Amino acid sequence: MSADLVLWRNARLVTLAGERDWGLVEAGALLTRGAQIEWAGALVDLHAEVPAALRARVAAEHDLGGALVTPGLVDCHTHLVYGGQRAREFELRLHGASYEDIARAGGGIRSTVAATRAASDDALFASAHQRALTLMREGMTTLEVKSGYGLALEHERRCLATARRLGNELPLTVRTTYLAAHAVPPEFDGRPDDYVDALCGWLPALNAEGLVDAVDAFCERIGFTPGQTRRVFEAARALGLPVKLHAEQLSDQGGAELAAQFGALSCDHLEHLSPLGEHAMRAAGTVAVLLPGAFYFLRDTQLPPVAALRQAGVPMALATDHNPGSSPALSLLLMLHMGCTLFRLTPEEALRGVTVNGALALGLTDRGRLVAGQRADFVAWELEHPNELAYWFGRNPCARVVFGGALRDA
Ligand code: DI6
Ligand code: FE
Repeated sequence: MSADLVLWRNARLVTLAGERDWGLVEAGALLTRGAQIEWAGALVDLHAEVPAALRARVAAEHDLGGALVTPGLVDCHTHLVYGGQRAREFELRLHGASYEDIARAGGGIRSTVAATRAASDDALFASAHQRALTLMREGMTTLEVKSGYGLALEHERRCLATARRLGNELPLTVRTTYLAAHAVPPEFDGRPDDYVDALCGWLPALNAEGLVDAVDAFCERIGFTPGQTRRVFEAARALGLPVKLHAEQLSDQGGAELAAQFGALSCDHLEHLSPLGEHAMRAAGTVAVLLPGAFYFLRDTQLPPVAALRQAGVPMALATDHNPGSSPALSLLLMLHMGCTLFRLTPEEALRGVTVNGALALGLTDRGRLVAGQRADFVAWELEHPNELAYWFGRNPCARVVFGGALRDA
């Protein structure tokens, strides 16, 4: 029998095994086979719980030095691939302009579209690669990347292919989301319905090229109407692709109800979510993705209805929403902190938000907990207690990251 198992011992496991509590296991260990967790538990139970034949296959052992070990972090909502940056717009907002004013004046998303189209493939990749590395240094192992700054077939393809390339060249999992319904590009000025027809028409080809894992839209006064969003979702459904939605960020458009009708994986932002939307999400099993970075950066004052979501049992995830306009955030740990300080999540909810629930928002059930059968993605932290993950800000206590059963550098 081949020696193909690895034992990771001297770990204080934060398993998140149940529906509540941290699932702490002191003096814990993980047994991994390839990219998968074979067994997780207290080292003293290894003999009793793992058959001798399996134990004999341990080829290597690592001492994790008594570190706190959590599942690898999932950033389930980012717009990581784009050209340029928008610090000037930040400055204009500090001089009194609003985010919506700037968008209406042709700045905002459109200015990033111009910079993205102008960037070479290599430049687009290099900037996204740098940003991904920054997120990885804090223990991120799964990353969602949306398109939406190309807004033409060729450029949406380039953005999605760049995201795929990140997943191929870096030790992390990348999930791609088609967000051509992010803004109306200049070629379709004043003709949003024609643009929706066009972007629905591009989807089959991009999907056939293996570039699309999910479909998203920006349903908003400055984005697309519920009727237009529905057409995007119908195009996704025709191809069997799951949907997500930027819903009720700046106003209540009834987007969450619409998304729930399509069995959406997640509705994201939700500051203006109504009780109707919340009930629809609950019934559909849709994850609420909360984005404190955008709330903070846009100095929003309308809080997402966290207490109601908690009460209803809607799973809550947290993500960076990394993008150049409303959330130039490159720290998922800072989002845990802000999820607690701004949105009043508990530290445990915040950690679940970037592990098991973040994974769920991507339709992934194979990661997010440290239990047998899950992917061997985990992080060793120089911390005493998991509540510290949300407590510190501006500190990176990440000591080691294991991705798919292998130690990685970042
Ligand atoms: N909502 C957002 O917060 C980002 N996109 C979206 O649909 C903002 C994108 C940008 O300003 O570039
Ligand atoms: Fe977003």
